[in-house]
Amino acid sequence: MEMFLAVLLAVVAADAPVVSNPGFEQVREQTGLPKSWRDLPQGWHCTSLPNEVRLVCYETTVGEGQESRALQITVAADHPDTKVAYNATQDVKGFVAGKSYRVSAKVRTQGLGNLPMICVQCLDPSGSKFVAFARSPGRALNADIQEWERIETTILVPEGTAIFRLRVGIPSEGNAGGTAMIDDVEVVEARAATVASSECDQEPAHRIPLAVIDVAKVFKEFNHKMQSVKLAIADFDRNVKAVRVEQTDPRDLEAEIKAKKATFLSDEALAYAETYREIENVVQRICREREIGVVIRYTSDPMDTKDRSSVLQAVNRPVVYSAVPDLTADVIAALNKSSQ
Ligand SMILES: [Ca+2]
Repeated sequence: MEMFLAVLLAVVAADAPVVSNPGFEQVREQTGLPKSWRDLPQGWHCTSLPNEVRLVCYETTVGEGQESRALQITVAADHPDTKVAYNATQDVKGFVAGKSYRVSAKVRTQGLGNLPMICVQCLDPSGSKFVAFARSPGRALNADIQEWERIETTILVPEGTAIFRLRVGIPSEGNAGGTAMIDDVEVVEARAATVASSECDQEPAHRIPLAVIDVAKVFKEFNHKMQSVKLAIADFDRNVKAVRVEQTDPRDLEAEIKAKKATFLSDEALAYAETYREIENVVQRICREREIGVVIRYTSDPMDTKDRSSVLQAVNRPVVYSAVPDLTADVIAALNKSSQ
């Protein structure tokens, strides 16, 4: 089964158009661009109004709590009513006319009124006539999208298509002062994906297709690694207080505190990563034993209507209702057992 899937996926990959720099990790050298446009992504062209470049800012940054760079598009707060589409654009090679492709990107938003969109324009050899167009569905936003959400659309590339132009970004309308964060742009052949899933259906299905887990709760309960970092910090704080009383020159002490803080931060990150890996291993084992197909992260924390961030988190929850097994308690128990 695994071998068959590998072969099939290889075929899909060979057939699929290749997006250059899909995760915005490579940045290009900038020359003559506005200062506010930092770290523009390689392989992408970013659109703006001629002589009005100050109305939009493009940059690729690693957001807080994120692991990789994402493209950020920020519309000026005083943007006029003029309708402009602010996009990162790329002509993608390797498509085959007559085939269908699903294009998608991950998005998060801050202060936007309208959902970012991804679209494909198929152009004839003259480069000026559209032969097909597809765009991901729009949606008005009344809260920020804090967890990555995938936007997508599917296009059938007509015969006579010479250019497959991908655009991902935001309209200016309703989005003044807001920022779209975009990452992991993907183009896959839609037919091949369907073949893969229908072939999979012939394999024995997972007995339990879906389960959930409250990852934050597992971290809270199973935190001995984090605790040891916290204890080390408390210990250091106590020592610093004692040293402060004795020491006459505070500069040496400040430098030592700074260096120690950096060490604690990286120790903390490592502790998080190691704990997460242990959680992953246990989840994997439980899923194999019980034949569970997919585990989705959810939160069991109740919404606190007096706390804005709690409400925002609650309304952005990907799981609204669940009657599938919750693995949280089992995973915590398994982790505690394995750590004894
Ligand atoms: Ca990325």
